[in-house]
Amino acid sequence: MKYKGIIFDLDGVICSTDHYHYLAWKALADKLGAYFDETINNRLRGVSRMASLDIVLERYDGTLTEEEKLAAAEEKNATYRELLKQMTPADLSDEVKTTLDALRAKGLLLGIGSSSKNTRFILGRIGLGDYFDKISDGTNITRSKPDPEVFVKAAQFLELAPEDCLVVEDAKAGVEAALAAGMDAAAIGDAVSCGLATYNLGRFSDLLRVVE
Ligand code: B16
Ligand code: MG
Repeated sequence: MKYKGIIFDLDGVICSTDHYHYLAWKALADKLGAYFDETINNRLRGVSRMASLDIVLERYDGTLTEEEKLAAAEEKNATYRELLKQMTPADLSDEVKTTLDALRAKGLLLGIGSSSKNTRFILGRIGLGDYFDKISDGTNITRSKPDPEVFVKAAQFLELAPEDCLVVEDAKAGVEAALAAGMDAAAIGDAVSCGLATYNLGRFSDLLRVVE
């Protein structure tokens, strides 16, 4: 086996919360009178909450103090978490679950490396609350992707050397973070077009081929 562990990005890889992020940022932007659309929302993929707010505020005419920014991010997150309650185990695809089970059956350790501070809440909603061996997320990092911190921590939690880990990512910043951590990266979805990843996946189950 080429790897001992696989570290998965959450949003855009294991499940999709894009639309809920969109609705929550849109509600905040509407309240501020700032223009916001799906194209801007796509730029928020893999980006931390405060960095996302800065992107949303590019179309805001006024200025917010640091305190007001924190309150705005908090408000968006409250809306987002309320929306996340709509998620159920039906939001986890059969392909993802079957592939994860097959990877585990091969003896691979499975971890999460996500920028989100809502990782554990989301995993619980989709029925994977106790599934992963270790979770590194927005609650244990100080620097966001493309900084490698989230993946370096994930490998430490799994007690694996970086070269024994493969990262699966849907964002260019995430692929860059994985490579900077000294790990191989498998790109899926949007991240394929950046051309930086070790492998490009057409679909999630292609992972089974890559780890052989
Ligand atoms: P939160 P990932 C990322 O998750 C999302 O892609 C990104 O859109 C979001 O802003 C970020 O988490 C922070 O999320 O506000 O829940 O802490 O792709 O790294 O799993
Ligand atoms: Mg992602």
